[in-house]
Amino acid sequence: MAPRPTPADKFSFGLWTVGWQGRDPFGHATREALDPVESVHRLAELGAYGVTFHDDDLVPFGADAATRDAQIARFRKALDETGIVVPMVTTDLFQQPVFKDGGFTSNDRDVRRYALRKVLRNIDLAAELGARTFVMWGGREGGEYDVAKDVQAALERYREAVDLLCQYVIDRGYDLRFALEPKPNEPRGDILLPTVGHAIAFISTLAHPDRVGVNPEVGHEQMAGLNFVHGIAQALWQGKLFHIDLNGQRGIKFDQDLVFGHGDLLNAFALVDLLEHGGPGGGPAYDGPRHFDYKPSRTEDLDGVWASAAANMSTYLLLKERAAAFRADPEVAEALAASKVSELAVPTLGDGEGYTELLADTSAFEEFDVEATAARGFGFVRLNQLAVEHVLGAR
Ligand code: GLT
Ligand code: MN
Ligand code: MN
Repeated sequence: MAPRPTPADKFSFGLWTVGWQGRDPFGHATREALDPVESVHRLAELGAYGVTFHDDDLVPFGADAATRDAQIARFRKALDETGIVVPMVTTDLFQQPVFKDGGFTSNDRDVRRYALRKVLRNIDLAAELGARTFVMWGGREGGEYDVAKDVQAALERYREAVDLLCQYVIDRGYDLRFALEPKPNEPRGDILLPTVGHAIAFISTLAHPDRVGVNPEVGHEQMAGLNFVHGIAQALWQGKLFHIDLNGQRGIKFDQDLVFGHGDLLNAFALVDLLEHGGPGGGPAYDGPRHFDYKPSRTEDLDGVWASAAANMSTYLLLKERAAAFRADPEVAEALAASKVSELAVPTLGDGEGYTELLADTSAFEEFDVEATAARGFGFVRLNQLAVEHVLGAR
């Protein structure tokens, strides 16, 4: 039996996920549009705690002030009725033709100024609804032609934009942090800040680096052939995991946005294990929303949409159970010790030791038995097989 989620599990969904109508570059929509108010109610019934959105998911682009106010009021009412919260908000700087060369980094300065205004307006709404994280996915920030984009200037403009937005949030006293979402390509041929590593390096150049972290997405790192768990571990290590987009992806190809776990299941297991037990005392390493950014496949009808939403949550909870069982298994503990996994936490140098003491330590070099040590196996395969057996429910 799949476990039932509760709000304490902190599962959240974007309006654009369950609301995706199945339109792709080769085919028309396969489903009707969903009313955001209905999505809030359905997600609450399924056990989610939060909903997230782009400005244009909630209020149609270009709507007049009265329509905007009315739609926000309806949405707020649905939140009040269900207890669903809005932990994160983001801005759409990619769908409208005006953003065809990007928002913050468009070659056209007027577009850049317009993009900043669109984001500033949406930050006010995010703060009003109590969101704590503001995601920025720069899907159109990039290019197809190397000679048509001055990438250093583009990064300078990106920095200028993020610095301005941080200053705005600080001056308004909003309790809001920014999370940059990397993606290597699609829709642009090449997107700026393509991986978690690029984004973290960029953040270190900002005026307010503490205000800015990352929102990594499983499939986006995997599209680049990277190990998502490694990216998350580094983001955690650098205190930069502000938010996370969970989904599934099968290898280096277009962005599939499958249900969480429907891609690389073993990597998903290691991810849940890291998020839930990777903290300093063996507790959760990440306590933010478990946000699903997936697309219900266009083969599905509306029943399939809600079944797939539920599947994300039950897969996460099943993996959480499996990870707890893995951690509690004495044979795993023994295999971990045999593989010296925790020895990596021991500093390489002793207390107060520097290179002088290391140079004086003959056991470290002159008497070190290179051959015997080289001959000893680490037993990683046995350890991994124990993980596989736990994932498969064989233990
Ligand atoms: C878009 C993208 C997602 C981002 C969303 C936030 S929009 O659907 O594919 O990965 O998280 O802007
Ligand atoms: Mn994606
Ligand atoms: Mn995403």
